[in-house]
Amino acid sequence: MQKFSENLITMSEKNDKTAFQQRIDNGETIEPKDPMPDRYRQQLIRMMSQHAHSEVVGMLPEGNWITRAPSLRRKMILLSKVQDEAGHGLYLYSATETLGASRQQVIEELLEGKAKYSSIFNYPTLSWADVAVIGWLVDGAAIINQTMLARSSYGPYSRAMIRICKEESFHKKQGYEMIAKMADGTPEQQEMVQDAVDRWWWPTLMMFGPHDEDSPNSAELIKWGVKSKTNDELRQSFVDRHVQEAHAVGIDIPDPDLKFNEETGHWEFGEIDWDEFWNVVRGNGPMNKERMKARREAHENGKWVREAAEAYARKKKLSKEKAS
Ligand code: FAQ
Repeated sequence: MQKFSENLITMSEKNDKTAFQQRIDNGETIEPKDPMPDRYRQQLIRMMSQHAHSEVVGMLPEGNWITRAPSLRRKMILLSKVQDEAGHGLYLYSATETLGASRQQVIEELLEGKAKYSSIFNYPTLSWADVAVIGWLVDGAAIINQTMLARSSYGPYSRAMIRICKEESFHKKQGYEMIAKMADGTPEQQEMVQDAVDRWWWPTLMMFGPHDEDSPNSAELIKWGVKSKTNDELRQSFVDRHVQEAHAVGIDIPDPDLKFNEETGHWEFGEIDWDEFWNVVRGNGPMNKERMKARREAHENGKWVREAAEAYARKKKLSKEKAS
């Protein structure tokens, strides 16, 4: 990591920055050793490390249900989904390292409570239907956001997103299949799935971040081709797609203001409770403290694995040096 960081080139001259912007405007992909403005690097480290943390913390709400899955088939699917999320996290930590940030440093920032992760993972999973809703709505939201990021200007991030989106797409399908089954099931199952949708709908809309006028990072990220759509544009795409999917299986959306606008072709929806959003982002959501406690314990319990891996790497290096 150290050696790699030394090779990174940061731009300072105005001319260089104009040339960089030209590359972005031409649709070129920026690679790790290409010169880049420090602010571009820092924005990507911020966003990609938050994304990695979200994938890792995101294992917790569903992981809670692995031992209680109602059938072997459901258990296998859930186990594999949760493992996929771990893989996404590791993949994204590696992509972040290409920008010169060490994995240890970004993980420490999370464990010290300095780094953000997605607000959505600070809500509890109260019933099995929550697992279905996470697959359908949360992965559904992630796909909409990440399909855009697959076209991001930073090569390692956009390539990571292509693979991740393929897996998220399977996650969404298994979630929607469960939703459809429960919505077509017994009155108790119907009630359970509707209750889960009622609790997760609004927090899922918050995943896309604040309104565009309150989003300090969007303009810069769009200028640099990291994002190509705004938070509100993505949120609207999510609503348009998921309202139709809900209606197709007889699920109600818990929004009295929801109505289809024939002229625009979009579903109009009510106002998000932004006080709730910022409260959760600031660490005061229903599950923030439990999530961070679980992450700290997992990190502590994994210490021996990291030490063993380091000892093995040292041994390999030594035997290579002896052989040469
Ligand atoms: N939660 O100026 P903006 C998944 C913060 S992965 C917490 O609009 P930006 C997979 C934001 O960081 C889900 N904080 O920021 C899965 C900023 O604070 P900062 C995660 C939030 O970057 C599924 C401040 O508010 N996906 O679900 C949130 O332009 C199922 C101002 O906001 C990603 O991370 C929020 N919801 O847009 C796993 C995708 N929203 O850093 C398990 C990559 C905003 O300046 C199970 N990230 N904030 O202190 C992004 O696309 C963007 O970073 C946004 C925010 C859209 C999250």
